[in-house]
Amino acid sequence: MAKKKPARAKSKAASRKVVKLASRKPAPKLKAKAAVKPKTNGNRLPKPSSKPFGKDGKALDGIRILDFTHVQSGPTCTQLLAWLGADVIKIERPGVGDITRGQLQDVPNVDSLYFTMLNHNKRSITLDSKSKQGMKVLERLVKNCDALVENFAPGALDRMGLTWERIHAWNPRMVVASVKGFGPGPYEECKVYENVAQCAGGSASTTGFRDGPPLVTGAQIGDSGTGLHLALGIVCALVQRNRTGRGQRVLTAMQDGVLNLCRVKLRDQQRLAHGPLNEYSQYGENIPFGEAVPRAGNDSGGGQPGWILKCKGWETDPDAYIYFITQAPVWEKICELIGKPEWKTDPEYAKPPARLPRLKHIFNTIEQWTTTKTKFEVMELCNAVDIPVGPILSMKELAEEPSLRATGTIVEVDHPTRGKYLSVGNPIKLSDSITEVTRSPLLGEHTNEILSKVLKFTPAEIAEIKASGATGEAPKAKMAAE
Ligand code: CAO
Repeated sequence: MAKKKPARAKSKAASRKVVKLASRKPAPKLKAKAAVKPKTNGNRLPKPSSKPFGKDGKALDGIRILDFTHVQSGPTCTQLLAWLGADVIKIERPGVGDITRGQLQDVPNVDSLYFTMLNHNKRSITLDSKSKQGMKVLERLVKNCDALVENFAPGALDRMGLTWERIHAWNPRMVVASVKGFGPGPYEECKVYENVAQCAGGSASTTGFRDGPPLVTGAQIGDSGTGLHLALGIVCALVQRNRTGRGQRVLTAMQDGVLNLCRVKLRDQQRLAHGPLNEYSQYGENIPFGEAVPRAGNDSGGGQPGWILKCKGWETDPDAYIYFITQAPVWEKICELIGKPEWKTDPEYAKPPARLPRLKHIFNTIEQWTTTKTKFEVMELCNAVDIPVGPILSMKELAEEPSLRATGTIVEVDHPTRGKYLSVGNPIKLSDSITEVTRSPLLGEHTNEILSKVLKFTPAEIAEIKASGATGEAPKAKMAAE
């Protein structure tokens, strides 16, 4: 801080000097072209397209991804890149493929929804990366792709022989992006799944009720959340490559990704040093705080108290609830709506600090009103007067919600062996890069196409690769000869 002050003072003085000089003699006439052209990226851009929005390709057109991902975290990332227009080539182990193809199968011998919903818009090539011919194909893939994305266990890529040094030597422009469970440190060698990350990243310790055990959440913040982080890292590395001409490594650790999403809880950890967290209902209940941020049940994580309240039908419908926020600016409207106009002026209720110790009583009173209405009626009545509330929507309700279908957030996809199924589409909407969700590939469906059309292997070379077994089961006689 101390260093910055003189710098500011200097720049003020400098600008004063400019004004003074300018007032003495007229500014020299500037050469039009040089003077009006600041050095920004904008000047290197082509002329704005004259095509209608949405008709000039996709955001990541021309980017090719070597997709070495499996399970959920990595595939989430590469699926997003594919939706944004990248050509994503998924490398899968011959005969096996991504393990999720066979996990949680609802229809026997058909790619699971777990797989299909995470691998849209990709092409699949089967390749044994540990064979000589497989490595030959991989080398050519590295030379023909812009980014390699992987989420193997720590060290697996190196054990295959695909070290950063080797990849960088083959293709110095390649971005190498990885998801790992932990960043460098005591746990970096550990394998990690979703819930491990939720626990290690601070989510589980801050989720659930104070008097209950830690809880994991339904949102896959460890896997899908980290995949999102990685996608942003890759796109940024590609943008930097436009300037530097070289690729770089991108690492997102699942622990880091979860912690990033738990940022407000680290905020609260530090606030604890200065006194109790008075927006937590435990404060109103006179329960002392410990050394670490407690689980806050359904308390709102922000400055406006909130809670989940029962609605009409809660006795039989497990989702007949609403999230109700007692936002300070609309407090008077809340009082009117729930039939407590006297709270508007009562000193025990009128101002937010006075309400904090009695939040439980306040929410119980609001709940007496919400239980007389369905969650959708509460939603309508509250939103009409600007009170923020949110119905607890079940997966069934979301799947059937017409507005989500209309925006492509829920899409129906047709699959050759499974038939029609629902998926979550691209949640990132770009006005000039429209997403069309296409089905996930069958195992090895594009092997021939990629070998010949993308990698330009000759028919003789393809025959040799196939005979070696590198892309799948090879004829027995030839296998023996290898
Ligand atoms: N050809 C030949 N071998 C291949 C191959 C191919 N096409 N694709 C993968 N393999 C090999 C790998 O080289 C590795 O072999 P080695 O162990 O001999 O080096 C092996 O398959 C298994 O890879 P893995 O260790 O990554 O897989 P796993 O099932 O044992 O572990 C997981 C899975 C997810 C725990 C681990 O990959 C991991 O920790 N990844 C990083 C964190 C992550 O992304 N977790 C989220 C997963 S989603 O919940």
